[in-house]
Amino acid sequence: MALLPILEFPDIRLRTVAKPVIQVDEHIRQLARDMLETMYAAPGIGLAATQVNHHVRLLVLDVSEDQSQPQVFINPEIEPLGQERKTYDEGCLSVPGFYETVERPDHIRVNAIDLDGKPFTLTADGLLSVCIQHEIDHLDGKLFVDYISPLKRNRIKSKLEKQHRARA
Ligand code: QAP
Ligand code: CO
Repeated sequence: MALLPILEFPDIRLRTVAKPVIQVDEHIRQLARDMLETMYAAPGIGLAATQVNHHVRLLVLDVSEDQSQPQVFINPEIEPLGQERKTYDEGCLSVPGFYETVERPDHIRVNAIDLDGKPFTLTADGLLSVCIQHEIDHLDGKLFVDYISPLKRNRIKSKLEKQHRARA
């Protein structure tokens, strides 16, 4: 097992569009295990491969109260179900310390494959739905700060850059 370094906004590598997984092999299973360990250690509720500088369509999450329900999605595809949209105060391990309100479709259907390479479908709403959409955005090179005003986004960018300079 290993803790993986997490890329932070405005790192341009977070803008990479991830490639589909063509085979669920031991390398992918190891990456998923390391990502879950990294997410739990943070602690966080979701992590996309992009955030740990692996540009494949893999994400992990656990929205349970007690870190007891790890879920892995490979090559996830979503479609909104219905017109209802909801707001949530989102954060991100790649934008540490900042939370902003984002509006997204509430009810979604997800098609993905699991760690055995087996396709599955689920429907989600609420926190699980937000988390899946947020993590799929990462695989497409998008961040939750892309949905807020440029003024707010630039303030967050400056503050994080300042922290990164102080750390270097
Ligand atoms: C994405 O986010 C998410 O700022 C997962 O200092 C967010 O795990 C899905 C975290 C909201 C649904 C709703 C953020 C940890 C973790 C921070 C996370 C921080 C430490 C964020
Ligand atoms: Co995130």
